[in-house]
Amino acid sequence: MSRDSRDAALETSRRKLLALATGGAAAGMLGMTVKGAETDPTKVQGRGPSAVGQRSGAEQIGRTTAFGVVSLTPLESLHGTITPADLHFERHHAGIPEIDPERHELYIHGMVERPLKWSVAELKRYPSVTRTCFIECSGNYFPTAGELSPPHLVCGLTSQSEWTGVPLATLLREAGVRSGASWVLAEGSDAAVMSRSVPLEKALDDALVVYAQNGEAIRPAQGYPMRLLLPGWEGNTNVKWLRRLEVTDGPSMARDETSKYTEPMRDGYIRQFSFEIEARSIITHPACPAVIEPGWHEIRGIAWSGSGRIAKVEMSTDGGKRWQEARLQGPVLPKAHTRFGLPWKWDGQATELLSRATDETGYVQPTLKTILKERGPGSGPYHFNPIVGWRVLRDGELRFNPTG
Ligand SMILES: Nc1nc2c(c(=O)[nH]1)N[C@H]1C(S)=C(S)[C@@H](COP(=O)(O)O)O[C@H]1N2
Ligand SMILES: [Mo]
Repeated sequence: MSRDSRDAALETSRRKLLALATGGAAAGMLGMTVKGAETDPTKVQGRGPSAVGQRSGAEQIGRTTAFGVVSLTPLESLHGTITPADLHFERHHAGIPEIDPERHELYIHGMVERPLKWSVAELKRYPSVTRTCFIECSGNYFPTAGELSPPHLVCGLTSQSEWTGVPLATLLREAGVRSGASWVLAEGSDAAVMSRSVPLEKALDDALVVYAQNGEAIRPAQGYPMRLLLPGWEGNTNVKWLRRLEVTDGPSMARDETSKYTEPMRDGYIRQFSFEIEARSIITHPACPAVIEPGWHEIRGIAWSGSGRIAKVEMSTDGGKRWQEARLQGPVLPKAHTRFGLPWKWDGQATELLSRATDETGYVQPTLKTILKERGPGSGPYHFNPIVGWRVLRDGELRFNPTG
């Protein structure tokens, strides 16, 4: 779009807004369905309270579904760090099972003193823990993302919730882990019977069996009535619809940790059990498809690391020549999406915006070149966390640059 036609478009939308503000019939023109927007809201009785709230009709928001097996969180439409539960990304290997919470049970068996089982109601009687953390699919990378991709098509397989449940350590302690045990197999009750082996060390550290998400029962898509939550670890290990935990003396070599979720490396070896999500960041605003005007903007985005807290996010507004530290929005939680921001005055010249995250272990988000150098042929796009950029065109449009 040329600057002239963009100015004209902006002027038209300004006039529409003005018409709206002055009580004109502009709501329809703007595509809004806000009831009563045509009338002065101070002159009519408003809508009454309801059992379940809903979004403003003016807010069009939703997930993009892709390949029939995932739906992507609209990162560019969100603020703060919590993903509304109905916008949490979804990845199901065999769909969402229908589970009766009255009949669902969780078993712990194997190398334990006392095999035990819990109903959902029994689990809820235990002292609970609430924590905020992200879940990211380790396949959160789309090599085909073209330059017109918005952030959700770049890395929309990451979302954050406040989860509530019971420490797995509590349940394992009650069952009594036998000496010699070192791993736990977690199994879901979906048609994929998703199974992953988890080192006992993680199971006893910060693993949770969660039944609530953002204050209410966990959504069916997220594992209702309960899922395993392994803060900071690749999405796949966070087994949904959890029904069985088997304590073992080694990994069980399930399908999803042998034929999948492994990475061929340059040295000819295959990396297995690459659990931790590496530090990553994405600028969510301004980003395609936004069109910006010269002047002040707050560049915004999220950064996260499965290894701990985000220590800093550096940003470049000149394609990587100079870097400066962005402001982090506190509290900066470990293994959590962290908001960053940087005021920026755009001078109207073509440039490129970049962000680079560093976590508290000192790990720095790499370039795509560095990642590709380490990986061998045939490597799936697992654990790809490259620095990416948004090219700012002279007319204010933004274009995705996958190689930063
Ligand atoms: N039982 C079961 N658990 C599962 C899956 C599944 O298909 N079945 N998908 C896994 C994968 S690959 C990911 S990335 C996350 C996705 O969690 P979400 O759908 O709640 O975002 O769940 C994991 N747990
Ligand atoms: Mo995944």
